[in-house]
Amino acid sequence: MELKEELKQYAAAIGADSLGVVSAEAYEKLVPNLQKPSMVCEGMGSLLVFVKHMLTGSFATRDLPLQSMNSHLAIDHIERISFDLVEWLESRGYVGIPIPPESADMELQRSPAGPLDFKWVAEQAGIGTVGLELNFLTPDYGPRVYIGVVMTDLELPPDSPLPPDKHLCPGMSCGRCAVICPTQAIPLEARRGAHITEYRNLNKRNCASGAERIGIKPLYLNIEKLIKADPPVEIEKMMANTYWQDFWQSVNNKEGAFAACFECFYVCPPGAKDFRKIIKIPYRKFDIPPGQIRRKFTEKLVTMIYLGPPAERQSNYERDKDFVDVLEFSATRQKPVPQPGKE
Ligand code: B12
Ligand code: SF4
Ligand code: SF4
Repeated sequence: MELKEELKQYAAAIGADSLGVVSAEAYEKLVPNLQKPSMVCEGMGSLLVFVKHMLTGSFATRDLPLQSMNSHLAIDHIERISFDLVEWLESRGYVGIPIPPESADMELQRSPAGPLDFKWVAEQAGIGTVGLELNFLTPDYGPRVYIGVVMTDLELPPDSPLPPDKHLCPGMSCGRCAVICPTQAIPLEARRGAHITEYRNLNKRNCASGAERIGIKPLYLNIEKLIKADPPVEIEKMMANTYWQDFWQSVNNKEGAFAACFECFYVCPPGAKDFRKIIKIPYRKFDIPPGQIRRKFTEKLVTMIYLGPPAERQSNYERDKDFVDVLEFSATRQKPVPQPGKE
């Protein structure tokens, strides 16, 4: 059996849902910034990229901390599979370097960025395509997968990206992720007739405010807000806030760890092995109630308009909302009590 086929079979046996091969040299030339293979290690032959799906059942709960744990269970698999793949390579005389699946470097560019941007590696390997919301979509589980990458000196024949007509995301004719995104981070408008690859995008700052409630930046922001509050907040009220407990839970057992928004995951139709199960869940059926997306067409543009979910479906589990009560309470405490008969 060819080494590449043997590798793919091994990856499947140890739990990867799919694996593809990208030439390190060819990929290097496509990267427009510093997220290049040579920044991690020069002289590598191939990038092995694979995915692990999230457990479908966890999408049934409305409990976001539990769903976050689901992310970390998948990441644990990514790390374990990376280790096993490297041992497989080592036993055949090659070396492998697992790339950390979640770390972000502040020096590579102005915003946090991984050593490699995994979604583009995965797209090059043809195991799926990058969708409107810049998540990587797979035929079996849509975007509900985590990605792993191992670099190796082994040169394998590379796989090819899927052709444009096999793209998994139809863009504006679907647009479900864009209308439901609570922070309006996903494009709601595009040039008429444009291919999805021309306009897929993400406002990362907006997304981070929804997707990253617990993390180092939100922690700093919350502490700064509390320290600078004028008038000062009451210590007891500040300490009674569930944010601190949630932070501890996330560090201790990964429940509620930083991935905090899965709206674009629930509603994305690709996913032969999971989407039908997800929309059968009674609660999920009403994520986007029927008839709530309208499209406005001009000669040049198509724009999506969302008529909106019922108000009770808006998530509270977002950055910047944790200490609102305490800060508001502190401000009202200092307001003069209105006197009857006086303006
Ligand atoms: C930083 C980061 C974020 C940021 C930015 C997200 C983004 N889409 O880039 C924030 C905090 C917003 C975020 C949120 C989430 N994330 Co995140 N995140 C990462 C991380 C650690 C790095 C991504 C990165 O480097 N982006 C580069 C961005 C910051 O740079 P940019 O200027 O916008 O774009 C430049 C690059 O893309 C560059 N480029 C670099 N290489 C190449 C190569 C080619 C060929 C091309 C064309 C361009 C290119 O070109 C652009 C212009 O210069 C990755 C892990 C990884 N190493 O990939 C996980 C990752 C992207 N996150 C993941 C997940 C699951 C999430 C969340 C769902 C979590 C949540 N719910 O809380 C959300 C989903 C948001 C979304 N719609 O994408 C998964 C995605 C899985 C999937 N199915 O796609 C990843 C891959 C982690 C993993 N190991 O699986 N995340
Ligand atoms: S993770 Fe949430 S905030 Fe980020 S793009 Fe998806 S729906 Fe929007
Ligand atoms: S929800 Fe629709 S538009 Fe958004 S990524 Fe999925 S397929 Fe594309």
